[in-house]
Amino acid sequence: MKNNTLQLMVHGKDIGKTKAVIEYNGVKVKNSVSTGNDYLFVDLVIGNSAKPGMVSIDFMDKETVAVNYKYELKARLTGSAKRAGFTTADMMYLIMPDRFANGDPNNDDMPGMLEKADRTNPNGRHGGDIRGITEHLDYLSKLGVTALWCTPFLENNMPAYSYHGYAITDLYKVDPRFGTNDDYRMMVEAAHKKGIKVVMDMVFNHFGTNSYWMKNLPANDWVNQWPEFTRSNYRGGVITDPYRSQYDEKKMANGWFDVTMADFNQKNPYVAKYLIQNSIWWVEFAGLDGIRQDTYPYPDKEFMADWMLALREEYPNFNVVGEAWINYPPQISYWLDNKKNNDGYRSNLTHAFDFPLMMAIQKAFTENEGWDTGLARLYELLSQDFLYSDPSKLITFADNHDIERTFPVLKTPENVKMALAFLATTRGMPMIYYGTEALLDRGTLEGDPGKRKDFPGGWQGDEVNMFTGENLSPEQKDMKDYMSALFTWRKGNKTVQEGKLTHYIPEDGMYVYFRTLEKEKKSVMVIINNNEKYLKTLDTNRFEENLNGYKTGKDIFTGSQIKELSKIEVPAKSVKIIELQR
Ligand SMILES: [Ca+2]
Ligand SMILES: [Ca+2]
Repeated sequence: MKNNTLQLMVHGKDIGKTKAVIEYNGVKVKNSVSTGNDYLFVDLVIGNSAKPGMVSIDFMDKETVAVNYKYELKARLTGSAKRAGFTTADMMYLIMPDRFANGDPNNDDMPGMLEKADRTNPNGRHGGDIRGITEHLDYLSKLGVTALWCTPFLENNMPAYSYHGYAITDLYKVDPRFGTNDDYRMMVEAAHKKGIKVVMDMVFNHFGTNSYWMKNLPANDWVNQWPEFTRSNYRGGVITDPYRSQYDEKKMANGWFDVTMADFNQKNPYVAKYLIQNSIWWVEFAGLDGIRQDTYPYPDKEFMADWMLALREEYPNFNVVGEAWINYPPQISYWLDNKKNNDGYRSNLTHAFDFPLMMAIQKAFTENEGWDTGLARLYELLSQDFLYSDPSKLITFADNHDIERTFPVLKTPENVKMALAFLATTRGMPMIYYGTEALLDRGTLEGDPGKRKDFPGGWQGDEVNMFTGENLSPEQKDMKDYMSALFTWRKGNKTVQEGKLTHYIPEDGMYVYFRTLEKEKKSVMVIINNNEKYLKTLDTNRFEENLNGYKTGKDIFTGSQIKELSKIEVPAKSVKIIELQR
């Protein structure tokens, strides 16, 4: 590693009274520090001559060996320093593992795990697991998926409401109800064979209160302490607000996300080191292609910048997308790398989710067209991209596990298709939430369960099966085919992935834009028709600067030739995507 130091956290009765001694070629103990509370932090220097193997550590209480521990020094993964990360060429698919497919009913309940499976409880664990995902990689690949983000797999040994994975109780261990660490590593390997990258969901802001840490804190300031339980105000914009009060800022960053989620104090250098090492360990162990970092504005922002730097030092091409769930582009732009912020802050974060565009998408296709409604929302939002250091580093999406699903919001399959076509062709890298292709709605379920229904076909005995195609409604079959055609085409089209975006002010419910690779002389034309009634023809005169030099085109869905570009027919409530030809 570029950084040749390693800090071990050692926990055990009276371990803080000992000193670590190691005799191993190339490995030196630099320091052992007790923070009290039966913890010892041991700083190691791993020299170039060190070889992989079992490092024997004697914990000396004066002259006697109190404890001996064998720590495995692992070899690096081949080529790990060159990990490429996700790009605009990818389509990322988001899965909640508990809700996708139950590949192994035997792990639904596991000894030592407090919460048992209960599929009748909308907030309970339903049994989905790693094997369920690994077994269906072919399905994902055919859908056009090239990157997979799963909500956290790590142990959440909480008494209830643990299926979502965001109350982690062991940062080094996959939850046994999902599988083992090796199952996870093999899932990544299998995904890579199908051309699918894997992005790991990490949570540096908080951890589950049922962690052994809470019974005996590694340091008294391991978590942000309050005289009585204090929630975050969840107002992410406070951190960048030039008029913020210290009161609001402290509550935002140091308030707890929930009673079950203890707030890490990343200002403590041992916490900081622990989190940095943990992320690097997972990149190496599992062969990750990227990280999705939860609740980005909630941890200490200076620490987050340091973390990104440490990660990028080891993996210069590696990418991380931060969940800064904030409503306005300037607030998102603050968190993207290379932004020249007035307060001098540089995040080093490579990617961010485009929440403002998501909000625009959720309105654009159902509203009446007006000066600032309907398609104008997409146009206006994108016109603010000058705020971003690099808008191609935004991850675009229409919904996720925390937001109302696309179908119930957009109301008709036609609108969902339009949203998908927009995501596939505008700037950035698209992310699609599992079940969009199944037109999942919330049914009678209130709150989060309505956004996180079991994927049809993931459980034995499911009547509708998206994987095999059994009993799909005509609308579901049509949506799955549409998504697959759209993203399979996108997978092979560099112009739409990287081309320069030029768009035109929406007129008469029609929004037209182009993605162009100037050097290659290639261009893709996109026409969104948001009108309820059939609009026979689009007069293309005003797009001369983009159409100049092109004579014909090919409709990517039908494959049919468009012989005349001066007038193009676009059916109501649909998107036409045309590969222009010279
Ligand atoms: Ca299972
Ligand atoms: Ca925090």
